[in-house]
Amino acid sequence: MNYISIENIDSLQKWVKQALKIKKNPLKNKKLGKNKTLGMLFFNPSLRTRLSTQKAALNLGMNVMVMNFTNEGWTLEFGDGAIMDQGASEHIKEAAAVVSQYCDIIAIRAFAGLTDKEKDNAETVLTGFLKYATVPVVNMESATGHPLQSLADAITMEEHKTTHRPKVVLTWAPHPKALPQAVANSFVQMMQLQEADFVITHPKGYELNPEITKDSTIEYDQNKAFENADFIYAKNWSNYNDYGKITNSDPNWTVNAAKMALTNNAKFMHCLPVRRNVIVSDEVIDSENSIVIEQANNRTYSAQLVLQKILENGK
Ligand code: AN0
Ligand code: CP
Repeated sequence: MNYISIENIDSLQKWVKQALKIKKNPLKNKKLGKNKTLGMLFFNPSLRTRLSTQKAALNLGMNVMVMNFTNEGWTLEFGDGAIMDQGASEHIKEAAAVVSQYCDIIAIRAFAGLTDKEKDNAETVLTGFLKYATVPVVNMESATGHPLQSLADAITMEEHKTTHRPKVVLTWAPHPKALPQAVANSFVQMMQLQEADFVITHPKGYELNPEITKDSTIEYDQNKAFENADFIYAKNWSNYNDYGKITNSDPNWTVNAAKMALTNNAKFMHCLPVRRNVIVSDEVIDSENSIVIEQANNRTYSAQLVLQKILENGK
């Protein structure tokens, strides 16, 4: 079993219930991962994913090895039949097969490069590992998705919802650096599996991949979208059509107290890391309605559920 995207979840409701059970007694399966090794490979920085996934593995009694490819690994080649006379020192064929000799599960973080849309959509790094690794693979944020984050978000919403069918708003917010669409994509896919009134709001032109948003509601008026919302999930992403570009940095899209006042006393959510007073004002993220730290806490249980399922199911 691999955990590559939200599409790998057979029943979100079941998974959320199971994760909440793990949260109540996280050391119950301390023996399950004995003498098993998780290898975590990072092609980009991380705080939460790195520590929460490691914590999850330790809760299951696993050993963990972490490797940062940015500074410490060989530059990898992914092209089939490539003549390797340029910068890359090692082909994914050997690299993935070799890591599989030392690890029982491989987890990978490899962000979108945001320059080549086709290459990002092809998930070159993740797909390369999937093809040439001989052990299960877990996505710790790839070019197009961050399914461990969205599973943690689903757990957090389950803990905080007060109605069966909450109104959930995914709002774009400005950011000075071009960011991937991955978090938003997986959040949308996860919401499509939920009983909810789900609305995406962003400036015109910032549409996500329509193959992901499908028939989800898009409302270009952020204030209108916020009306009566129970959850506000803020996230920046760079333009998908004008690929990887920042075509809007309007500070009017920052989530502030005046906007939150339009909601039904909504909880504020963000995957973190967040730029204060750019994505969200201090008053909102520091308010009682902010559940961003609980989201980060639930990253442990989302990762632990996935690792547990892989350990139980094998390949
Ligand atoms: C990354 C992103 O937007 O995909 C990671 C979020 C979990 N964020 C930044 O690079 C700031
Ligand atoms: N939310 C999240 O994935 O955070 P990191 O990038 O710090 O891992």
